[in-house]
Amino acid sequence: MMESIHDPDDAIAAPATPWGISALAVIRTTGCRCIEKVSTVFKPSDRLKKALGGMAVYGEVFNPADGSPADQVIALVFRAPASYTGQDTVELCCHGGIPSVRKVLDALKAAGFRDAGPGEFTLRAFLNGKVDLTQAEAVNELITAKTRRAHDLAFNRLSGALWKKVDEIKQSLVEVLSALELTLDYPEDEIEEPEEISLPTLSSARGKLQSLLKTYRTGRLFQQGIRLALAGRTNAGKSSLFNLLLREDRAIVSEIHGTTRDYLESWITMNGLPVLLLDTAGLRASDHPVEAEGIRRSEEIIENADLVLYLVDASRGLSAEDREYLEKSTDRVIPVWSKADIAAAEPPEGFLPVSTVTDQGREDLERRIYESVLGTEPLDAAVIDSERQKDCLTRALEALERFIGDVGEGIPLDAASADLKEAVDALGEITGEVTSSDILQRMFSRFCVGK
Ligand SMILES: Nc1nc2c(ncn2[C@@H]2O[C@H](COP(=O)(O)OP(=O)(O)O)[C@@H](O)[C@H]2O)c(=O)[nH]1
Ligand SMILES: [Mg+2]
Repeated sequence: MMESIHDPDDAIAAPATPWGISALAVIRTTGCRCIEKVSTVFKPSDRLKKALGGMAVYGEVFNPADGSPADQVIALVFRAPASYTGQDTVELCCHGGIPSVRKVLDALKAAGFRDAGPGEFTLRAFLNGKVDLTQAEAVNELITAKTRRAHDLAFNRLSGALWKKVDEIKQSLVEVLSALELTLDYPEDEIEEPEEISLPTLSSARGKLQSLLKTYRTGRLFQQGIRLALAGRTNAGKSSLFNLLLREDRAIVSEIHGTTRDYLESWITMNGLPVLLLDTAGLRASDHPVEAEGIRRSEEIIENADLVLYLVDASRGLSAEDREYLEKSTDRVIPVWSKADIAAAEPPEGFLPVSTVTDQGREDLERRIYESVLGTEPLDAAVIDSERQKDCLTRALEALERFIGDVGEGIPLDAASADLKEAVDALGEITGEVTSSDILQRMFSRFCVGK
């Protein structure tokens, strides 16, 4: 259990920067009487105790057991509610390096702080109404974003883009629900038929939910990236293309067949999409045990890739194996006419001519990769990318569809209204108005300590 996390007043402390050698490290503290507690291990104590919110105080943290100095620090003071967590907070900027951080943390423990759990600072921000759940999730996505584009999307969520969209849909359903409840309470009153007042609103809400749900795939792709494997026979030019896309010479390029016996992988960015590029051993029957193992692994990688570039050496043309592979292949495969600069023939239909020598076709290839994953439509500003958000939206949509169906079939409204209520609650769960402790537990346990 996260008992500790459920005590939202405890004074907690944790490093907010990674353990290691750095110029500075930040140790975050927050909680009940936080500023006073830090002052007991800080010199000059009074200056810190009296500091206004937003002030920086230079001083020394010491160990209260023997008075020995822990480190020189700058203490940034935030007073409730104007802080990240909504509680009194002190951020201690000490020297980087593990001993400094350890000594300051030891001093803080002696002053009554306990170690913060994963995501506990952000959990408090949520509990104190500083952020909703979509924004809390965005904090984590922001710091784990692999590309600038993924960062932009997370930043939009942090700024409340998703929260606003969901809330707007929810409000429209709440209006229908309250009109409905009124009808149920006072059936004889002069109230318009609920069907008349509600159906356009309901179908518009349904449309908005559907399009928001569609953004899940995009959000996921930008957050997690895709696996792109280079496949083809030995000597097709895979390692050369790997280096070209990577823009550095990492893979060994050689005219000797079977040079790449294991596989290489590296993250690259294509229009902001994180792509894990995988260079594999060439596909050919081999008696050499190491190469055979390499080929077996290649097949596994190709099988598990989201997208495959299948290279055919244009100076040699299509072989029987190439044809066999391409016949079986799906829309997961982009056929590449490699070594286009020394091509013996025009590219067959669907093949993209590329040369790693002249750079011909590189941009087209990158565009084709991006579009085959994300299509050509411009991206929405508000995308969802957490499974939790997707589940809530799905539940809301299903309940709303049941309700619309019931209304159409003339099912008594008091029975049907439970579905509408469920849709409203599921939307409330996205932003965190309705939450259970196990949802919070699951969500915040994925955060790093200090966030
Ligand atoms: N002319 C030409 N040669 C290429 C091109 N790409 C690769 N090669 C050559 O083809 C040979 C095999 O390349 P490599 O990348 O090792 O192929 P792999 O076995 O599929 O990884 C090397 O001698 C490369 O220099 C290209 O676009 N044009
Ligand atoms: Mg190779």
